[in-house]
Amino acid sequence: YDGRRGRRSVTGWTVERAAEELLRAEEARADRGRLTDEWPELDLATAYRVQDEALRRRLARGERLVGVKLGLTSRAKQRRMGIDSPLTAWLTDAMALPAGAAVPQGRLIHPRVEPEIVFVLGERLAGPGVSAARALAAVEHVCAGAEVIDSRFRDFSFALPDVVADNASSAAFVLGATRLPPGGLDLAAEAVTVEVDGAVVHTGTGADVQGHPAEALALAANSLAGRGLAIEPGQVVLTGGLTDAVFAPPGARVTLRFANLGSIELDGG
Ligand code: 0L1
Ligand code: MG
Repeated sequence: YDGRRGRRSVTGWTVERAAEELLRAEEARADRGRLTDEWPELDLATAYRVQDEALRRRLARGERLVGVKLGLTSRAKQRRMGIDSPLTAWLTDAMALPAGAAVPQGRLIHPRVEPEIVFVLGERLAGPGVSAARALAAVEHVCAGAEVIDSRFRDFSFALPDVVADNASSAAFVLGATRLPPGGLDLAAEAVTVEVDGAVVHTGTGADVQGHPAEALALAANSLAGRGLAIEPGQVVLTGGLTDAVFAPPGARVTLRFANLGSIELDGG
């Protein structure tokens, strides 16, 4: 497949067809096998083109781009998914849940919840060459986040190009109410516990995300720069799950308890 010229692969796959199929799987709540099984030539650059084409279609149907997320930035997530490269993906307003909302089971396939440290930018951040210090200087405030991921691939089984094409399993996210300027906080030491129905199932700290969440923010800016893109003021950046994600079945209650950033409670729905 020649991604730049948009030629059809020998297997009949195109960027447009892959984006359409993944969006259809999401809308129909129908999980599917790996794209890379059917389209073995799918490389990383082409997978990002699929991700961008799906974003273009979301915007065309009225969604608004609100930010960027990183995926697979912690060893806990990398080990679970069997992939050791971080990736970026897009967040739109349709994915934002109000505080206190339940997991939107009715539109999801097999949702899982994970704790995140989230930055909201005050300044434009454009790579390449962005350091963690420069990245942090562009942050307006930091808050806790709960990301609800929902892979369109059966059993969350994917290779790196699959999950890139699938917008890093994005489905929904909720932000904590506590917003702090990043300066006064030791974000590497910021601890979180993940509880399901009152029992602690995971613990982590900000250092689990690339050594420091600001490293993940810099990574996002630098990797987007490779595609001529930047992170804009007001945009939200989810820096990646600090711990492995937990299933959130109907009736369950997930509590993410951060040391300084407050707590987020999510009902399984
Ligand atoms: O489905 C996944 O786990 C891939 C997205 C990773 C999300 C994250 O690491 O925050
Ligand atoms: Mg995440």
